[in-house]
Amino acid sequence: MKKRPWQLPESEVTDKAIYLNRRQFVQGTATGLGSLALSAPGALANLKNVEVLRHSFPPRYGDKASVWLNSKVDATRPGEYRVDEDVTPYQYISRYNNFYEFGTDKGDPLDNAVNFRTDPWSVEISGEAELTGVFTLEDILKPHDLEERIYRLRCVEAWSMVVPWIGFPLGDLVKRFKPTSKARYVRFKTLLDPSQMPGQRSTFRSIDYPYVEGLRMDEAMNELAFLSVGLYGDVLPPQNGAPLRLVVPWKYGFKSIKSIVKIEFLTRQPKTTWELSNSREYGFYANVNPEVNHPRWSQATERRLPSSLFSPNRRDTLMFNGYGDQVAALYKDLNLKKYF
Ligand SMILES: Nc1nc2c(c(=O)[nH]1)N[C@H]1C(S)=C(S)[C@@H](COP(=O)(O)O)O[C@H]1N2
Ligand SMILES: [Mo]
Repeated sequence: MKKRPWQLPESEVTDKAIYLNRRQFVQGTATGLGSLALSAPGALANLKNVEVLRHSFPPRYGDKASVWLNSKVDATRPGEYRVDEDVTPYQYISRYNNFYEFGTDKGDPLDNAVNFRTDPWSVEISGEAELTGVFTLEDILKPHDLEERIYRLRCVEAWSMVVPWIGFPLGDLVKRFKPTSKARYVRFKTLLDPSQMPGQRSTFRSIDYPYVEGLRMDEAMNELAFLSVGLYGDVLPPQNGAPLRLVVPWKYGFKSIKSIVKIEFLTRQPKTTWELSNSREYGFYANVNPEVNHPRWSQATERRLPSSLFSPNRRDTLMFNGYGDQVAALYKDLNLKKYF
């Protein structure tokens, strides 16, 4: 059987062209087809109709999301934060995942989250804020226009990607709920649903559920802290944390919590999932820092995906993942070796 186009290695498919034309080709315009054929002549030249494309490359998660979310994502405007590096191919972003609720192997989330229900979805806002309650995802997103931001993502395991996220600044959401003067931290929680999340049923769990993460209030208000509902021009794939996930590009990936159901404003610093699991290895701050090694490996360099044994694509890790201009001031009085 012929391989589906999105199963080809990235070298055979120009993701960028596909990405830029996705919206066009799903509507079946000639431009979309033209560019797609150009980008992968061997694989795609024989595809005759748009319906084939629609169901082959790439999988369109928008088909599973509601109409209002799709139109919101369609109206995304380019944002100002765009790193000048190649965007990681879609196949890697959507198939090489950490989402332990769906299994611990990198390919598990893709397989096990296919039927994850993200609609209807609600988010509870609670704690030290004037406005609290349970809100539908639509109400959470309504006042926010979406923008695209191309950020680096650096996992604590020393691999990295460049992801074109779609979303809006976390600070804009925080302001709407009017946190009180007592609110000094924000805690986020992922859905707990063992019936849908096999990792939560497993007896050999390395972490406790629900997954929780936290930020200091000034970190949450930083211009870079982002709530994402999409990537690569489409709604978020479930394996990437649909329908709503955090993106904190200057911190290790585990801070960027997925599939959020609760946001709480707290007076005290919350314990976070990986800190609870092993506080010697994972801290609350988790700022990307090439000078502070993980107890079991160096953090000085990283493998930029795609990476292989013969072409490791290794590069130096940057302080704050390259976002020092925006965030270094947050930590000017903090000992980053002690508060890692
Ligand atoms: N709920 C939840 N959120 C999570 C994780 C997880 O296991 N569960 N993994 C984290 C880690 S370790 C990383 S590197 C990123 C990976 O995001 P991605 O799969 O979209 O690249 O998600 C983070 N968010
Ligand atoms: Mo990670």
